[in-house]
Parts: sequence; structure tokens; C-alpha cells
Amino acid sequence: MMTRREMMTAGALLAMPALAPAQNQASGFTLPRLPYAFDALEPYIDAQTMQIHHDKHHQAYVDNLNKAVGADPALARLSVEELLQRLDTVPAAIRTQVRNQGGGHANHSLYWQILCPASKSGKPSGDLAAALERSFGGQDKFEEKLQAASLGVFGSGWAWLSVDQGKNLVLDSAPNQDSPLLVGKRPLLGIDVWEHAYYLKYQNRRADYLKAILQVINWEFVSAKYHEAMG
Ligand code: MN3
Repeated sequence: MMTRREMMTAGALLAMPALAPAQNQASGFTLPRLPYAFDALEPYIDAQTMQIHHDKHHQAYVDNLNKAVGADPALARLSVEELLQRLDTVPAAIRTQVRNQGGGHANHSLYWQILCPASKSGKPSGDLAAALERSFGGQDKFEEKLQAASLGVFGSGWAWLSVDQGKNLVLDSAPNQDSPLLVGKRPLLGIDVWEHAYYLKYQNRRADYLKAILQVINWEFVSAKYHEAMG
């Protein structure tokens, strides 16, 4: 995987015909590495689901986003978060692709990070714990509401815990790959309820997947995201 800087270097090298591996011409967005092994979330999320979800589904969002913005250097320089935050300035011809594929890239990049092995899941800390108490009546009540929001998604989508522009915690859901960034919110935690996130192990039992995923939330990471969003 190459950084942007390495790609620019590789781009410069392309002028020299003897070098020039064709695959290095692809630029822009890249699939982030999973921060743990595919089987690290077993038995709650199975290794095969993680591998297909990361290597195939997320890769496809990255590839399709690159196809959509690749021809526009000004757009390709932006982060995916910036693209989503200013979607109304993206050319109309590719706006839907950026919304869907860019949303898919941003959402999954966060999703891998908000998960971790059950032994490291922990609890919401400091400021986030207090905010969950104020907004939802504590972690347990929050998790009940998160499950209800996730179950309530009709078809494919996500449930989201975000910080809104007034710095309030908000829990809601969105269809497809629509990111909270589209409406000025900062996502802290997203639960993917597309069937590809759970079907191999849980089939139609979305509620069982939701119960399981709560065992592998990386609360240290989510707490840090909260701190960052409030800062
Ligand atoms: Mn997914």
C-alpha cells in the first residue's frame, strides 16, 4: 500500500519508460489494513465474514471511489471525509457515486477501528461515559437504543452514534452508505447492518449479530473519537 507522497514519486517515475509498473498509476484512496487479524473478533464476528467484508466489499468501495474521482485531480487530493462534508460542491455527474462509494469507504474505515477483540473491549471512559449517562441514561440504556435503531433499519444501512454541530450526542440511522458527515455530524460509532456484515454466521438473525457486536466494541477508540469531536 502506498502513501500519497509515494504515489506522487511513483507518478514522477512513470515518465521514465524503463520503470513504470502500470499498477502504480492508480492513485488516490487505498484500503486501510485491518488493525487485527481476521479471526480476532471470533466467536462474535467470524473470520470469513471479516475477510470478505474487508478484502472484497471495502476494496470495491475504494476502487469505485477512485474510478469516480480519479479523473479530477482537485477532488482526488481531498480526504474522503472532506469529499463527503462538501458533497454539494462535487460535480453532479459523480455526486451519487461519491456519496455511495465514498460513504462506503469512510464508513468501513471507521467500522474496523471501532471493533476489537472482546478481551480489549472495555468501557466508555471519562467524558464519553458522562455524555452517555446524560443523553441516554447510561451505557446499558444506550446499547438498548443502539440495538433498536439498528434493528429498525429497513434494508441496508447503518446505525450511528455521532456528535452534532451543537456538540450533542445523537443516535440515529441512515440508509445505504450515507455518512453522518453528509449532514455535518461527526461519527463516533457505526453499526453496519448490511447483510454482508453478518449473513454467513447469523443469516437473517440481525438481532443476534447486534448482541454479538456489542461484545467487541473498542470503547477506548470510541471515547477518543468523542474527545476529538468535542475538542
Ligand atoms: Mn459493510
